[in-house]
Amino acid sequence: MKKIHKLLIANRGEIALRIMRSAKEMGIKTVAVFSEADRNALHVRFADEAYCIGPPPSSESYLRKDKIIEVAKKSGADAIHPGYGFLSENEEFADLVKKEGLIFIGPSAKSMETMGDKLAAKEAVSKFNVPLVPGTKTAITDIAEAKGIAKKIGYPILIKASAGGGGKGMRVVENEADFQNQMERAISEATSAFGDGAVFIEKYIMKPRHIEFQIFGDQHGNVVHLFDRECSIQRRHQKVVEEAPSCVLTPELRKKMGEAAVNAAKAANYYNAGTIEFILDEDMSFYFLEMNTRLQVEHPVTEMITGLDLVKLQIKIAEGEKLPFTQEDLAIHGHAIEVRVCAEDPTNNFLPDIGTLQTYRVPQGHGVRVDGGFEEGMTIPVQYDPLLAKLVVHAETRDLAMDKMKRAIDDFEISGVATTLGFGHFVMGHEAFRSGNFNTRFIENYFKPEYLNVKEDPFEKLLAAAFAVEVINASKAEVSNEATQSTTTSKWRKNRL
Ligand code: MV4
Repeated sequence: MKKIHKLLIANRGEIALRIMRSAKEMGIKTVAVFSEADRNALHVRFADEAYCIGPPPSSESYLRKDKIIEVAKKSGADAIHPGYGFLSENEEFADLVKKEGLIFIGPSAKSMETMGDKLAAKEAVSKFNVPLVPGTKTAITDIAEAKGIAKKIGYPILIKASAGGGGKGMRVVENEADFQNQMERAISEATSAFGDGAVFIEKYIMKPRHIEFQIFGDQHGNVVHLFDRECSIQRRHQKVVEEAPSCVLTPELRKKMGEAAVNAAKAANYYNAGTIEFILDEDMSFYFLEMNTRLQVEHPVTEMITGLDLVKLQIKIAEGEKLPFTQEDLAIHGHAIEVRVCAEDPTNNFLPDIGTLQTYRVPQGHGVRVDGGFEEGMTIPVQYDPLLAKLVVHAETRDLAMDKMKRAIDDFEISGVATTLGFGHFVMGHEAFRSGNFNTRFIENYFKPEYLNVKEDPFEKLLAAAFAVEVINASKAEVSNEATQSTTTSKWRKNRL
């Protein structure tokens, strides 16, 4: 047991603030690091001490292992929390931190290494009774042999890069004629992108749901899961809406998947917070995809349904404490939903938008939580992730949580940049989401940019309103989302009138 007195947070934005809040409550002093672009950032102001570590590009600041460790030593910090992104899944950094006599708030470098390589991860978990997508467990080198395997599995198949992850380095092959060509491209892409050309094949699950389990392990070999999160609503492999628990899992399936998640963590001798990603097929078969060896963006929905503070738990486990509960002690309370508020324009293919927060007023009320990193008047730096804030709601049931989210989005006032708030509102009102009958193709199946598009010219606005009235009058049976959305979402446009 080694008590932490001073914690360096090797991150920025909402997650740096989130970590500092828990540290402060535990009586732990906080040290921020920042780039030249973040001089006036909230995480700098909120920390007990803050040090500039370099120019705006991440490669010259938030990714500089040497500078971060130098600040830790200079400030007398005894531990480093990496947050998510940046150095959070870098096993070299975890190793370096430990070698310098500091505590890394996360798993061992060895666990990260195993889970960071998709093939090593599959190999490890396969011995622990964790279901894998039909496919190969080792890298394919012989194309003829691979074709044979693909034929047995059945097309379409998916080629994945072992060093990839989060959707990078994936290729769908529709038929045998395309196999060789796609395989060669996948290997060459993986080699240039990751410096590792190892690829493997899997059966392509066409309409999967993304369901992940939060797991927690201590340094004494105990592992539990903190239930599931449904994260199927994504674009370009970036989640936008997450919820806990998933509305499709029966208690039996949840128990089975939870056990598989715990086993997967045990396969990597895992400690601290981690996430086991599964895909769930239409026939309710589930398969392990990968493990994320960090605290995730969407961890608050798990906090809301379990009542636990995952950052405090991470810190205690890093100090060497045992998990303070067993699996049987844990239960799901109510339902939580998160909408990521990103400085992105959903009407422009979710491309990042830049600008200054001319208006920024957060919603309040029972069961509403906003984890943010900005305030009114701040300009969003272009160098980093466009996440402005996370809007999280908690209610007794999923229906009530969706209604609360709609209200909270209505109360969130942002102008100066386009955000994903209007998209979140669209999702909360969509029949597929409300019924629970959706998968990772939600956006391509149901979303059209026009649904959020309102012309800012007042005359055109009047026309749109007149049109909407006409639509409502014309059809009592089917007031389409297009019509209702087009008159209600003008407030989420960049320059609101
Ligand atoms: C798959 C798949 C279908 N079949 N594997 C995407 C990110 C990475 N974690 C793995 N991913 C997928 N792997 C097989 N065999 C579909 C996806 C996938 C996906 C998974 C989860 C959430 C969103 C997704 C969007 C597109 C593809």
